[in-house]
Amino acid sequence: MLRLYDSRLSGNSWKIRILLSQLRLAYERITLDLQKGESREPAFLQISRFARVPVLVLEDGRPIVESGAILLHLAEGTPYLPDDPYLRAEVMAWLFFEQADLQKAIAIPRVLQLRGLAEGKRQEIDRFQADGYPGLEKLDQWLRARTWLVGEHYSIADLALSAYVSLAGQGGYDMARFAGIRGWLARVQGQRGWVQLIPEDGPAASA
Ligand SMILES: N[C@@H](CCC(=O)N[C@@H](CS)C(=O)NCC(=O)O)C(=O)O
Repeated sequence: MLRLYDSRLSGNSWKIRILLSQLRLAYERITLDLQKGESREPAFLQISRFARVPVLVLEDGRPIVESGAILLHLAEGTPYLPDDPYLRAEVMAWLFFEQADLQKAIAIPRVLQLRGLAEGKRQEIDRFQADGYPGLEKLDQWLRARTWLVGEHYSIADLALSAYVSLAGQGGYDMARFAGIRGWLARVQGQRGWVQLIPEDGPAASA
């Protein structure tokens, strides 16, 4: 069976749980406690060379690190990744853009807020937001004229971008101005098999 190493609040791991659900793939879930340093334990480093979640371990025991790589692997041959080489390149362009321009800029202010560490870190948070807002503006512009990020269908580009973008409010971003993003997030979250980061009946979000 597939095995997913994740952590409870990790947006990168959430992306993988959404796709596994949409593909109806069974998997074993191992949730690490990052605050206890479990991502740096020797046994985990054997499968995660970057000391991070998510990691997907395939049925033959080989691990895949990096959320984008895991999504690409799982989506191969499914409707969530186009066959056309140009459209595949477009999907990858969005995956790279998310990692370079959005992911850290949203994740770090969010984690500081969720762990109650934002006090006294205003300048650091402002710097991350100054990096993140231009990316959000570009994404919003693109989406004002389109239903999906690539071509005419929902793909892993929409899935991957929507995860942290939907959490940006938790990082103190003012998302009210991004009407294109708001409509698109509702479409993404309405896709069959989409799952919440923390199930409604699960424990309340905390660091
Ligand atoms: N580029 C990586 C980023 C993964 C990442 O940043 N993971 C965080 C949680 S979201 C992590 O495991 N951090 C290790 C730690 O905090 O000890 C990906 O997309 O998978």
